[in-house]
Amino acid sequence: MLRIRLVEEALAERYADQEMRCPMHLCIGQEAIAAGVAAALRPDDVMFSNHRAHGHYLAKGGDVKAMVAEIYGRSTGCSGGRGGSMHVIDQSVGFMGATPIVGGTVPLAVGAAWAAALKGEDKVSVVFFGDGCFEEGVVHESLNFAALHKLPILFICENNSFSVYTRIEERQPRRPIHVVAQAHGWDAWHSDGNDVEAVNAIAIEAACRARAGNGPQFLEFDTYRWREHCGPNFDDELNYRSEHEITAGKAGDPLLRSRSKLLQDGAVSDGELDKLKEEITDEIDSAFEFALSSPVPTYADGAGKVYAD
Ligand SMILES: Cc1ncc(C[n+]2csc(CCOP(=O)(O)OP(=O)(O)O)c2C)c(N)n1
Repeated sequence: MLRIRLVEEALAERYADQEMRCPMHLCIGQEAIAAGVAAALRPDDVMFSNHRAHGHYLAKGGDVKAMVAEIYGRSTGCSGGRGGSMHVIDQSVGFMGATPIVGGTVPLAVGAAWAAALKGEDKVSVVFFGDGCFEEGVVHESLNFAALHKLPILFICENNSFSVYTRIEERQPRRPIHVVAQAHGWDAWHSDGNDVEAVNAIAIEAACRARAGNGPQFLEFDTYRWREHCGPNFDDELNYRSEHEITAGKAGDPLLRSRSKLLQDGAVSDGELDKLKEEITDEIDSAFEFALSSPVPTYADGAGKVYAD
């Protein structure tokens, strides 16, 4: 969680330099879901993401250098510098891709789960999406298909209650998302998404159930996006959410909560946490140096990777 937070804060700080030539959706405030779910997975489980992909990629074991270089559009980036923030892909860590098309990766994740089931592979497929994505038709087709074939898949809905500037009450009837999912006949879970231990405990059980042949698992986690929908800034001045709501949302900071819990349990000391922060900061500094000193893709690179070999 700390690595995700610090990487994104560093990206936000440098965005105005105009070296990152792509739109960027930050997940600051939502880190516990990525970290808690990814910690329940095995390296060969596959993960799919959406436009808010940085946390998912890093949590799955993605490389900070490769991600920063990708966002800088450099050929050393995990997508060869051709994708940017919203098209991160790195099959070496089972991160099968992210797309900006809301709902775009949901059927892909179902396809990966189906392939694993057909081949008899012991792996699960995981896909992250937002509450807004639940309004896409393809999501419901995917849920239906996954349920019918009892596929080993975890659908993870990160409910931050907004789709851009529109709150969920203005977009969906008043019924919980996970209850709609449950109507497909398989397991659905709901929890505070800012409590990393709660997220992790649910994800471990859900992954076990999916692996054991109990079919798709739907996990809805409540969370809060701190910054603007797209971009490095805060958008408090737009008044689509009240000051009170923003303050309350930030009070649920998953990092602060974990820090207090770890210190209280005596699991780590203040000094160890500070040292961890220093180490990650060094790692991030060298990732930015790496990105800035890497070449941009050539025109010839443009023709590659369009079709599979
Ligand atoms: C098919 C499609 N429709 C609309 C958009 C524009 N759009 C981009 S992000 C977004 C909000 C999605 O909200 P949600 O799924 O809840 O994710 P969040 O941004 O809150 O993480 C929208 C409407 C899009 N990219 N693709």
